[in-house]
Amino acid sequence: MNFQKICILGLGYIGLPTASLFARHGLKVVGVDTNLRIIETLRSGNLHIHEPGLQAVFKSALESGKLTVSSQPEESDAFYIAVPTPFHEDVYGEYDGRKYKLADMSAVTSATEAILPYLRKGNLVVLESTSPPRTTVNLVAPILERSGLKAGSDFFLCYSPERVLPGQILRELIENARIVGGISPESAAAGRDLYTTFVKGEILETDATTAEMVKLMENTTRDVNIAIANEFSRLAEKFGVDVWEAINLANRHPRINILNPGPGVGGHCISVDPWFLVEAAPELTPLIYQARQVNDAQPHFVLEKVRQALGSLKEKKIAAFGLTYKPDVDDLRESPATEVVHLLQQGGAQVKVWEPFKPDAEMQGIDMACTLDEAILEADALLLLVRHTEFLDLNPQELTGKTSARIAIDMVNGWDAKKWQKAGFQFARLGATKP
Ligand code: SAJ
Repeated sequence: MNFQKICILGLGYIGLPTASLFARHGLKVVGVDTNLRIIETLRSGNLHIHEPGLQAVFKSALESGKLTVSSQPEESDAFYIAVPTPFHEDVYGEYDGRKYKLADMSAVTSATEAILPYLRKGNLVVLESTSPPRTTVNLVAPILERSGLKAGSDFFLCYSPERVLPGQILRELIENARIVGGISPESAAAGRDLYTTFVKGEILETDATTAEMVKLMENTTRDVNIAIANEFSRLAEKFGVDVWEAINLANRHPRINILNPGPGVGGHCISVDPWFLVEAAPELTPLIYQARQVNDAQPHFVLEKVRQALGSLKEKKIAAFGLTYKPDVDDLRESPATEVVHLLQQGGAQVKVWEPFKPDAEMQGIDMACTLDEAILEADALLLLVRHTEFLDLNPQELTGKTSARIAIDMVNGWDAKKWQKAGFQFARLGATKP
């Protein structure tokens, strides 16, 4: 199939880079978003998100005239949906005493309905938003078929999951293997034709529901693997073992690869997607449910570790290093570091946060420092919450003169205990009680 024009609904972390890449490869692209502020920002050539390399690719796509930004879809050869699928904040399901979160599919529904007036025979529609199994078949197809056209024969319909890592999105969009699940084999073939425009990785065709499962299985596997690492950190504390040393040694086994414990699992994917499987089949997912519970509880475990190191939290001044959901990104969504800070505050501590990726962020209820020096000046303890590269290089000797703190607490194995102790700090690390 030959594509001249594509409409991309949802200009976030996935939709915007994808739109820019299609445009750079010669397609006429209409980027659609319902948020007028985002449209204004993009039209002026600026970005509302931070992703390395994106500004340049987006700008050149915009300036070439190949990419336009609009609040409405237009008639196109293909439509591509990349809107958020969060979970409901205040509605839960329950099975056998297990309370689980429910996917909010309203953005997918609205985006699909927005396409409806423009859908024509021979078009391709691709859903890329992470979705519960059977969403393409049971939710998207019936909406589009209100047009009178039949999915799979009159128009093509695919589910194709994004699998890119924030911070590396542009490279991974091009290089990663791409799964294209069609509602019919012809749909998968059409999807392949579309992605061939810029994808250099392997393109693998399957059916739509398998592709949905693949995405959820990937992120759920990671969540469960991080949960076991977090549980190991708790066991290590109990038995006086250094979990980092133990993981290192275990990983010398040729078939073992234990991930890193830390303050918990954040972001908009790994802490969200496993719930889609739990919701779809709560009776079949006790392990997935439990992993979510372990990871969600990890900030509380971290809190106890800090309380232990400080004796008590009351009136203690803590300088927290990092607030984003993982290292070297500026994304604060579902960040466990943020939760740790809130818990510390509730425990009576005064926390000042230094987040170099968001130096001017205003976070409700969180005291953000403008500089590292300001954060540490009057602190009792320095607390490392995110393994940003620039935090690893901090020299404790140089910091001693700039802070009243004499305690350093490391939740992510980013600091060398010996160096800090040599500089006069009492040092504590998550999952490590070995002297
Ligand atoms: N984390 C740990 N320990 C680890 C690894 C990660 O605690 O050993 C934490 C991170 O600090 C973070 C969270 O887990 O809070 C998630 O980070 P991540 O790097 O594992 O994943 P994401 O959410 O940035 O991106 C994931 C990726 N999926 C997989 O690796 C299976 C990415 O490929 C997906 O495209 C993305 O989810 C998505 O959009 O679904």
